[in-house]
Amino acid sequence: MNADNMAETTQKTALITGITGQDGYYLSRSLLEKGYVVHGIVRRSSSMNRERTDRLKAEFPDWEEQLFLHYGDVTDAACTIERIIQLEPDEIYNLSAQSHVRVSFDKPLFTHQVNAVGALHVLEGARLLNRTKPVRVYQASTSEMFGGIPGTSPQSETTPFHPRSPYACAKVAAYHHTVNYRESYGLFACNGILFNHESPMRGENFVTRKITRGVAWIKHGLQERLALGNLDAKRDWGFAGDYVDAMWRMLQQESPEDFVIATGETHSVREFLDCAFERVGLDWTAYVDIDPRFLRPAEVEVLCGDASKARSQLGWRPETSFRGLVEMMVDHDLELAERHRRMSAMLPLGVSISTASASSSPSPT
Ligand code: NAP
Ligand code: G4F
Repeated sequence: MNADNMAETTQKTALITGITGQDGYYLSRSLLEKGYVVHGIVRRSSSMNRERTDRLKAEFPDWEEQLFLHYGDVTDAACTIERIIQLEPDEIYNLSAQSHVRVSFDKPLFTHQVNAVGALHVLEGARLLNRTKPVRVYQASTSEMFGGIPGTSPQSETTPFHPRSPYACAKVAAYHHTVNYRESYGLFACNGILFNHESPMRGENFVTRKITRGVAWIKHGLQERLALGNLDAKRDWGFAGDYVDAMWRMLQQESPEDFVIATGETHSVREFLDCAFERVGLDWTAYVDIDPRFLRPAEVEVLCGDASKARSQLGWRPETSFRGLVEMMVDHDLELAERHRRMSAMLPLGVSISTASASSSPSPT
């Protein structure tokens, strides 16, 4: 067997649900760089939301040999299980979710269907495939499961769960299903309990991106004010690009286990504002309004993770500092705002480019 054939037979295949999301982008990029064949599940929608997968294609000119997108939806049991059996992936990363905590209060049943029942469909598909071909599963669990109860910080793998939203309740169910499939069927299934991770690819209605986009739009005169909710909430914010590496490392272990992934530092929304506005030399107190519509029925006050197990067993550690993350996001949004301003200036009077953003969400997010 020559080296080319050898590479072919050892090339791994991964299936990613949620490939169009923030983590889907960074994880795909990392797996493609490692030589994986990557299959991604995408949902059909009336308007295309492929910004991140299009970016991937641009970054990997030979993507057609390695990256394959398939229509699907994790709430569709037959389709999800059939895809898994048909594609026979070595690794499955279940990243799909209705991932917005505030929105989960508006859509509790839908959130449960996607985040809990959808995860169960993925596990069932993996269990069936595993009868004939070994498969490993990563479940995207979350620090929201801890609920940030006072006195429980820093949270580790042994901290009790106290979910405080429909989103977190559904994720707790998926977490337990994952453990149960491991214990009942010997499935190689891991929960990555990831604390908040952000990037320039973050959705625009999460607080970090809402702020960095607001900073850039204000700096370029495209927006006047920024409306936010609770500025006292504290989060352990890391960089998504660092965190997807931990997902992969979990599936390369000898035996499946659950891991907390975090930086071990916590900062308030207020501190994030300080840092982001400082980057452009502005004082946020002159631009930010507090709008009670952005408050949640129950809040998670403080999250701060203890990732010492991941550090010692996976050899994983975060590479990006809090300030480095904020500046990376502000700089990216400044570039977008500059491009937007230039393009707007070229349009005829009265015509404007759509500025769909968090501020145009149907409900306060
Ligand atoms: P995200 O940007 O909101 O991406 C979510 C992905 O799930 C999108 O690709 C979305 O597709 C897809 N999806 C939603 N409903 C689906 C369905 N019914 N069937 C198939 N796909 C569906 O989220 P993220 O920040 O990348 O997070 C990835 C995962 O990690 C999520 O499960 C999230 O709950 C979890 N997590 C995130 C963090 C964080 O701080 N980012 C922390 C802990 C855990 P569309 O593009 O079509 O909507
Ligand atoms: O950015 P957020 O919406 O993220 P949240 O709720 O912490 O959830 C994110 O991280 C979880 C991991 O812990 C993931 F599982 C989940 O999928 C998601 O990725 O809000 C962060 C904090 C909250 O305390 C919120 O009340 O910021 C506060 N906040 C203040 N003003 C705001 C706003 N959040 C949003 N989205 N919009 C605001 O205007």
